[in-house]
Amino acid sequence: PFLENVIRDDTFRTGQAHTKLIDTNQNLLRFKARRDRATKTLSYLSDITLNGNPVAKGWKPAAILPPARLPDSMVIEHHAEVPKGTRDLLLELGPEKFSKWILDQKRLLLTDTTLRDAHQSLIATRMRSFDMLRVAEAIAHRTPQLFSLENWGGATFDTAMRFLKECPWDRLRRLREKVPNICFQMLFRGSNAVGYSNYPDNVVAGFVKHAADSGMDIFRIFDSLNFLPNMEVAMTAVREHGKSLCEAAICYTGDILNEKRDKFNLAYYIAKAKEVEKMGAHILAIKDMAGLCKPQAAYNLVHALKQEIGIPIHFHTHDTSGLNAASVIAAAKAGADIVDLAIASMSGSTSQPNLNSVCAALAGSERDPGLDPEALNEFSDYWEEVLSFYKPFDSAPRAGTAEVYEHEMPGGQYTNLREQAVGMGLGHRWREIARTYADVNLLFGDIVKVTPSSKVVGDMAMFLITRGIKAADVPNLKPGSIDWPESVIDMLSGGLGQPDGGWPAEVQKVVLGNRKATTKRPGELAEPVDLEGTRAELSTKLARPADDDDLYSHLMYPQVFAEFQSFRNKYDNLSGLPTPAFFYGLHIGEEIEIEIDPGKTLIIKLISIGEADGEGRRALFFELNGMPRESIVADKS
Ligand code: 3PY
Ligand code: ZN
Repeated sequence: PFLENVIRDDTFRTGQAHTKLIDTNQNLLRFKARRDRATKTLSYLSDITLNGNPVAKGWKPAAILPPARLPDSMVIEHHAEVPKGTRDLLLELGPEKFSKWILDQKRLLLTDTTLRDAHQSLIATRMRSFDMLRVAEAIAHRTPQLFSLENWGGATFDTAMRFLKECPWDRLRRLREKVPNICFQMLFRGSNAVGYSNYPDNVVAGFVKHAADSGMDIFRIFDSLNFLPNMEVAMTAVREHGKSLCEAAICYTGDILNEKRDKFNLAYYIAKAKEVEKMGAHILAIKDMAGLCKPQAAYNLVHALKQEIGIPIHFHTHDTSGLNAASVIAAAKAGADIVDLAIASMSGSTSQPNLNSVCAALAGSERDPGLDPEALNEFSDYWEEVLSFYKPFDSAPRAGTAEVYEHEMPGGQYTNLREQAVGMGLGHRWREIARTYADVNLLFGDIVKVTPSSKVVGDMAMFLITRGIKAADVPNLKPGSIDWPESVIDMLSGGLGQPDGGWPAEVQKVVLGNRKATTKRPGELAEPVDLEGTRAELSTKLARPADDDDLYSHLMYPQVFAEFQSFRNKYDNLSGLPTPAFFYGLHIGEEIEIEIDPGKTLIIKLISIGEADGEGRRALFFELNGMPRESIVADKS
């Protein structure tokens, strides 16, 4: 193929070619790189078309899924000026004054979680950058009144690399280019950063700095046990960056309306809120990750907090019960400054309540958020079509359920754990799993359950179910007699920090055996990482200089990052593939477009699939920009 380029080259054709042709004509090399890229893309598409994508669990759409339609009014002219938004204001005022500006607003400010929590909670965090970037400019132009877009952090960092083979940093920067006006917001797990276990302090601080430098504005920082010392390093790093907002979250669990459940009562939340305000938070988030905060509880909580603290309050909930839009409205009535909602078709169930409907409900009132209902409907139509690309991952319950008040599972975990149960052949025992999850919570002393503590509770519940052990029997087992899951051992030995009231001593003894537990802050015990040494080693491994993207991706998830890099070496960057093609390959006759470089588009059409040869390989015949191409792959189906 390379020779074809040479033959087509003008210098060559006019007889002026010499042995230095390639050295002097860099276009040829660029052309070659593009051709390599096309070959790799065809090879990926051939493999997925024939053998399926393990991530998609063998599901294939019955017919071609055309690109999701962007309504005409969403197609933004090149030169159209981006309206001013909160990010312009943040840059102009700085974090302190911006936080005061929030308090001065009468209207209810809204965070749209569609690009992070909504898809984390509905489709196991599988949303690809492709589908986000297609509407990003429209978001900037048509919903500039939004307070923020939650679009990064939480589980997205891991899944981007692990399942979608995308660079999470690249997603952040590309969204930033297209949405310069609205604040970006991320979810940050305190000392667990965007991972599932504790990272050394300098890694946490370095990650925050790199994220802020890459365009992140608002860091919602929480700890999975509400152990505030775990939040300090990240909070300091955000404040030191100078341009970003430090939003400290208190996780909501239990039920403040239930006097019998008094571990997590109103006084508990007020004390925590006062503490994070003292620690330097610009905003307080109430993070109701499971959707347990009933309407009256939301009202009482926000009303009380408004009397006790002087920073803005940002209310976050999930609609798992089916009635959390009422909680949002109650929080707004009580004076919440900002609330989290998701675009209609990406809302409800384990996701956030419906942004479009809450806007409609408040229209004309003092707290009218002031968004354009027509634009919101159009976004909903877009996301509804996009959702159809993610069928195999869509396992959220169709309707609300009061069961959530029993198991208290976070929205993002519910779909994942349910998937895991189905994968283990335990789908029919879901009720029992949910009950065991609740029992394990009590066994651990009634704790906050959110990533990663929720994962540990889930690991323990599945462990007990598969071994037929009752949670209530665990304290009576012989210490060290069972190989408990690593995550359980780590948490009960203090690896994630301390829950209020400490770990129950008997359970700790049974699980830890001879191992020692600590009550120190885990970050205090972790040696700092030699960042430059790690970068040098990584550069050797990658055979290129490792930049901060590489460094922090590797530090968070070394194995996942290594696999992502080997995928990239094999297939290059496929984030420009339309989503159905990425997950399911092509139907015969299907034609797709991929922009591989700005302005350079490949048009690929699958023409036919040949018979298997003696060694089980098949040829797939394509048209690539109108020229015939074939790709041969092993048929493993
Ligand atoms: C996460 O940590 O990913 C969460 O969404 C917790 O609610
Ligand atoms: Zn959430």
